[in-house]
Amino acid sequence: EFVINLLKHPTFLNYEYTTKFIDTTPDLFQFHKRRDRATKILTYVADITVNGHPETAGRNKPHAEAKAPKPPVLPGKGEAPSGTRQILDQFGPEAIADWMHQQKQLLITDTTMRDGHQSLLATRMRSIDMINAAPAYAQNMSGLFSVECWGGATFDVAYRFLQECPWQRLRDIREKMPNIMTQMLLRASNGVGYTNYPDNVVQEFVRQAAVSGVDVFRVFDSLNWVENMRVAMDAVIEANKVCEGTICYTGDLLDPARSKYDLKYYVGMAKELEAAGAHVLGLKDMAGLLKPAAATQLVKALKEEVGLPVHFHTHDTSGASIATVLAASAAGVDVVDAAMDAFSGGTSQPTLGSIVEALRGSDRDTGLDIASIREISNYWEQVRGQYAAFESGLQSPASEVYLHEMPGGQFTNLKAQARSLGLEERWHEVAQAYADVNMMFGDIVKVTPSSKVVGDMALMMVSQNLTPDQVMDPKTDVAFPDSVIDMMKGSLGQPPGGWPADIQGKVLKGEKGFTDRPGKHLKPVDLEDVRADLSKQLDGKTIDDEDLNGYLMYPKVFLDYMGRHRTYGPVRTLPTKTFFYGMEPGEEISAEIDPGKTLEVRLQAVGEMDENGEVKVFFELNGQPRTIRVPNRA
Ligand code: BTN
Ligand code: 3PY
Ligand code: ZN
Repeated sequence: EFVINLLKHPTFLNYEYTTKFIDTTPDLFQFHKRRDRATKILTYVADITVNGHPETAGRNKPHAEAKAPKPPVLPGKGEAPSGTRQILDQFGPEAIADWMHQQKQLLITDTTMRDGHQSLLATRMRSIDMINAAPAYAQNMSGLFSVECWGGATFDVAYRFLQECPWQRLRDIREKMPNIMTQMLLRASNGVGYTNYPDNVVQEFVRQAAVSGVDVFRVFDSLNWVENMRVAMDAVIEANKVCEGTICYTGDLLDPARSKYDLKYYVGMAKELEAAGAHVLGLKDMAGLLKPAAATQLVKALKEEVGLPVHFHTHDTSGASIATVLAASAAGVDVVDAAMDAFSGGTSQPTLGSIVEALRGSDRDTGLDIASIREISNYWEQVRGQYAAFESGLQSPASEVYLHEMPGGQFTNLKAQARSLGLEERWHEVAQAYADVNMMFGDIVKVTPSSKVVGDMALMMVSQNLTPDQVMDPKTDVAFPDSVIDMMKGSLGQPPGGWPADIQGKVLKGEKGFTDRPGKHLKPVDLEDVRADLSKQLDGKTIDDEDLNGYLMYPKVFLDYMGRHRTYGPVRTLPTKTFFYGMEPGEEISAEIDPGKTLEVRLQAVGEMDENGEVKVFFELNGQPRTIRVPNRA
């Protein structure tokens, strides 16, 4: 009962299990006075200093000696060398594809700012830490194919947990790194959410992302259903940006018993994506299941039978990913994803510097400068040190990934979910259940959001001690999680061959699902109506297109963010340590709230709690004394 309720709870459905502090603390929103931004930020710092940040409570702290990350030094002040971005801007996306075909070297995408921290730090990296690295990328890494820095889970986590605007992050990175293509991960009709959106919402989102600064769109569908990718792909093509139509890799190409996903299947899908207008073919191995020998076969077949450059993405959960990358490289893959060393390995991407070294002097030498890579990685190492609270504690690579097939981005999330249900000690049962559910569902692609559905079901089975036989037994009553019911209805689309009749029949209790595109059942949204309505909810605030798109993806998350923004102001400008831990007496920080407008903040002292349960916090702001009172909730 309890578990089902928990699994069905919207909080849980949105990965919001970490903290409920905000929603359960209405007094946080009882500020009516208009206050200037400096006061707002000081209020935030005072509050965190007194009460702590709900997300870091009880978690590991940064090492005592951990210093504020020092941005990498630049060789000179000159303009950054030109890179892929200039090719795209001057000649368009087809020219990017042509250019890729002409390159001999293995091209590299750096994923540190998106998948790297999504997979290692629960997506918690703040914009300021990325923006501080961007100039060094522009100056010293202009030979990269692209920098993946947007989309996937970063969009909602920015609003939800980091109290910052994802669009502003994108614009800032773009401005500081004008010569390398930015890249995002787009879940096709699921946008950057967990469910299908109306077609015009997806189109509007892509249009805005292109305007705000995305150059390469990696578009995938969580069931590999090309039919459900066209709306998003067409919107990217319409925006004249690079459309990377993407195949998700699952199963095991080398295992004859898993013949559902064989060479013919992947080549067939690749041809569909090519026909749909993709400029580049993405090969997304989100769980890190592609083995070296399979990579050799698959890349060779794709290169021979499809005319598109191939971009390979994998995860190092098994520890074997560099072998696969080298096999793919030898087979002629055009680009691979890697994370800067300090954000690589484990559930993240393979190690960028090591790939560069492995290929040095070979015919696929990347040409990237290893000293620059080390310098940037040293910066990332300091950044990572600030986020100790979000480390998963995963000790070592594990071949168990070939059993459960969990995506790198889901693994640590699901583990945390299991922990919150008291199932951490039974993790290996969860892994087995995840594999069982996959087979029960007909052996499907598992990637956001389908992976989440499989995870919900697996947790439910373990917590209720249900075996697959019991679940399938018509005589046993099973309360399926809502996400499972929804998926079996057809709301995420169709897997190859459709849903198995037995499980679908049981989940839907004989009701019928639908088999056409979910977007066909969703009425277009009247954008101007929504804008007007949102403006009304925010006391007449002018709603720009970025805010409108944030609201369309995540109405409640966006409104909660705006409510906190009104109280706390631009907290994105605070150093990460201050954001998560507040300040210590005598400490000084600065926050640039506008270009050229910097707050110099010194914490003088924290007072005793008064009879109203409030604490006075004494600051110096740009040399002037300021006192802020906050409730003591600690
Ligand atoms: C989050 O939702 O966890 C991120 C936003 C932080 C909002 C601030 S933290 C200080 C104050 N106390 C809270 O519990 N929330 C607000
Ligand atoms: C995401 O959709 O966020 C993913 O990382 C899928 O791999
Ligand atoms: Zn990934």
